Amino acid sequence: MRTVYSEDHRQHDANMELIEGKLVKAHEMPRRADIVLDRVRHQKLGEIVTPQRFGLAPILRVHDEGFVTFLRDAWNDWLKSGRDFDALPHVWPVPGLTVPGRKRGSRISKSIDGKMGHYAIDAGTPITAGTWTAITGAVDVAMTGQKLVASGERAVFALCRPPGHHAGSDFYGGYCFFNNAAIAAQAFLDAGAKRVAILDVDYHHGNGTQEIFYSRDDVLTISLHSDPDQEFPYYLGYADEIGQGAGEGYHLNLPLPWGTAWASYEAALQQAMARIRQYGPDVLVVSLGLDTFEHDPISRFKLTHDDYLRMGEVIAKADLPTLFVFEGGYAVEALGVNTVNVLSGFDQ
Ligand code: SP5
Ligand code: ZN
Repeated sequence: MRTVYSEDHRQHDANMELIEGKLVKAHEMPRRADIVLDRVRHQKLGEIVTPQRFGLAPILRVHDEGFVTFLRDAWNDWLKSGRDFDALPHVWPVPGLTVPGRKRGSRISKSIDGKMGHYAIDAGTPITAGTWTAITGAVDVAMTGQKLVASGERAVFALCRPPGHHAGSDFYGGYCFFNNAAIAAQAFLDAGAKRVAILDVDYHHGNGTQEIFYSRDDVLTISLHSDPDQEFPYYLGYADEIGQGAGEGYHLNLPLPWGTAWASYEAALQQAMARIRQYGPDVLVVSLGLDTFEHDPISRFKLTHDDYLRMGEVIAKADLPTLFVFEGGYAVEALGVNTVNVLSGFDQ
């Protein structure tokens, strides 16, 4: 399997994040991608491909233009406001801060703090000097992978950073800015696919991906994740979220409790694979988060190194052209082994 990789990710290198009310060293760091790339090389998974540039067009198929402009300008706006450290939001426009009956976004403050509160879902996702370079580079990686799969490769690994699955049409958060997997899925449709399935195995609910496609039946979204009654993003990922309108029945959530290990994880994964078979997509996009690992520092599932080999084997049984898009995973020293285990389990 080929891996698409760009050095641009390095430009997003945050110092701190706010997690559960505490400022700590950022978990989502450049070393995450380095260690995966090293393992791809060490295991001779396949060639490493440099991405093409795609510009903003594929991003604007999925994300709101005002949101894209905000992200482009945010760091400069932050600097102009007199601060030179990483930008985090700290105030949010809950419905009570809007005149009753006015829609979200009918008034967006011109101040960078007001804008961040409008577009951010959490205070854990710093915007830095190089964020724009990294997030547009991550989309180029996903899109290059998409093109390779669309032109006939069985499977490709898009080694994107920062991740994307928490980012929706007009919001960022959970370390995510542009939704790399959703952008690739839309690009498959634009290239002629009739149906695309997105399987999200990150420990956290793929709320952004779900939001983007929630009213549509041309993208089936499935997420296996930690129960939102216990875990971020808290407000979405419940089993009763199944889509709306044309999308009703095309969005599947499989929340699992803290402590979940392979036996019950596999049962949920098999349920997901059965739904994918029934849907009959032209292509599969896998949001590949490895934060289900037993030693992940911010997560509470119990998957082991070997379980990731089995995960790859199970996903391969769908027998579909497959694009793997890298998402979360914070047990950095184990991240290379776990990621490449999924990919080599798939390939064998
Ligand atoms: C892409 C991705 O994996 N994003 C994850 C974002 C998680 N953000 C905050 C999680 C807070 C949950 N509690 C952590 C417990 C640490 N003791
Ligand atoms: Zn995650």
